[in-house]
Amino acid sequence: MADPCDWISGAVDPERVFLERDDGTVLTYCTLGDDVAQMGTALLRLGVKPGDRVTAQVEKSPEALILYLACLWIGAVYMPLNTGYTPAEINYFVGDAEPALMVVDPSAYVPGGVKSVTLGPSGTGSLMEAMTSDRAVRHSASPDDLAAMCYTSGTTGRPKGAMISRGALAANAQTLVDAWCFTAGDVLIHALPIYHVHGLFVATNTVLAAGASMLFRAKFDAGDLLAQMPRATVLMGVPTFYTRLLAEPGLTANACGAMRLFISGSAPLLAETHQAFEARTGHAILERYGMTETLMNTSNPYDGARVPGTVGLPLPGVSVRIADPETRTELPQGEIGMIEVNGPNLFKGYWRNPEKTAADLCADGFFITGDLGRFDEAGYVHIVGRGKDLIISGGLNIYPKEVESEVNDLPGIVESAVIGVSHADFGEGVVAVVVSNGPVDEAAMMEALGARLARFKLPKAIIAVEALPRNAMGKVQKNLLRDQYRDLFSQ
Ligand code: MLC
Ligand code: AMP
Repeated sequence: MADPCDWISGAVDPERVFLERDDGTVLTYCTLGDDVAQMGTALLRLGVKPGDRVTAQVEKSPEALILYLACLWIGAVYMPLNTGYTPAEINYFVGDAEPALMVVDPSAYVPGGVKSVTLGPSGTGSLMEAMTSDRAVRHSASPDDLAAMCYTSGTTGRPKGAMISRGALAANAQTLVDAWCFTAGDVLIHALPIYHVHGLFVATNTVLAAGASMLFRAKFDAGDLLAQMPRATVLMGVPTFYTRLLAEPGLTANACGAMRLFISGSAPLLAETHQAFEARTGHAILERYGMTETLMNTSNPYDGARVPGTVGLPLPGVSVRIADPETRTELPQGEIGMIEVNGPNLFKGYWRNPEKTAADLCADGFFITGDLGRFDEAGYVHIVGRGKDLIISGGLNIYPKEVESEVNDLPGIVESAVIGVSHADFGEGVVAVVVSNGPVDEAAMMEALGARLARFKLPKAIIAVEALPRNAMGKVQKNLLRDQYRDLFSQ
């Protein structure tokens, strides 16, 4: 069975460009192979052993990808963190994961007692200085060994480390190469962050597995993407990429003339966005569905109808079933239920959390996604809602409970309900509905929350009310709040 390291030391043309940086300089597959093996030596000298977690909270850079691959090269477990996380959030992740090493931006916070090295955005820092010409020997790994640990909140509770195997990464990347017809001639515009599965595993691994190239952009910018399109063939993005591209007058069929494929995922792509994009460019966006724990599950077809508002068909090798959320009995076609998935793409469980692992990763092999959906007559999956209390904003997940608990700790706040409200740019925007025992100072609240929570989790609006609506059981009726404030961001 293939291993992700085969992509580095495999049979690709070594002079082929792996990526081109913003400044036009390139990294070839040959240099990538050298850099990965040399950084592997640096990690070993820093005391990292096979199976150890290496936490990275670094800006997007080619060197950050080399770090990811160097961890795989020596058998360590790569653990990326969103660069926006605050020290309070970092303390939790690092306390839970107990990494052997943290790799951080030179200005970043490091919890006490944790060994760390630096990696700056332009490939500087003490990690790079620890590299010599010595190449580490490739670790002899099995497909079951862990490759990465990515924190996600799952269906409930505090973030948990999803343990992702080397075999799952290799299998899913090969599936996507085949499903999306990637070849070594492809050039992907990479404008996603690389601390989540979309930018790291779906985008980067698919390129690596195909021996293809990418235009590695430090940050998403719609105008920049348009400028890159004549040199590219594929774009992967979250729906916000597409709504922002549509706001560019320069987005025309001509501008997309060299492109063969536009892919969207991580959050629902509105059917109207799909239709507007096709009308403007002639390209039907290919929507797919996945998650941290499962990597990619379903995809609209490359050849065949890409149906707006659906996430397509189960990918080859992946089983998808719709089950009664209470009994787990499989439901007849057309009925709405819990989406469950099984296949070589699944994670191995939540780090040091056997109870939650047993609850979500069932003995029959299926994983309970927390997403509600149905199959249509053609076998396409429609996601109709979430069985988990989750807001997805610009492709990033926000757990209302986490924000509520920070809001409730603020002086004068009696209670709060955090909801997602339709937002033209981010899909959903975070709104905090609060009950307080005095005047609400929004600016002071935002400042206090900003010290605790990453900025993307902060409410885009705070609304003070006398009382929260509750049902007979005393449970807050968030559906009523969502209805009441549904037009908040469109007024
Ligand atoms: C930025 N902001 C956000 C936000 N991104 N707020 C809510 N949600 C977001 N996603 C904040 C900023 O901090 C700033 O606030 C303000 O919004 C405006 O920022 P911006 O400059 O417009 O944002 P930008 O840097 O352009 O980022 C927007 C984005 C980015 C959409 C390009 O969020 C992004 O790259 N999203 C992709 C995330 C992703 O990779 N998801 C995949 C997860 S894996 P302030 O207050 O600081 O000024 C997964 C599985 C799967 O889900 O299936 O793929
Ligand atoms: P994450 O925990 O960040 O991996 O996010 C995974 C979640 O994103 C899934 O459980 C879905 O709720 C959501 N998601 C991913 N892709 C799509 C999509 N194409 N349409 C709707 N929701 C999606």
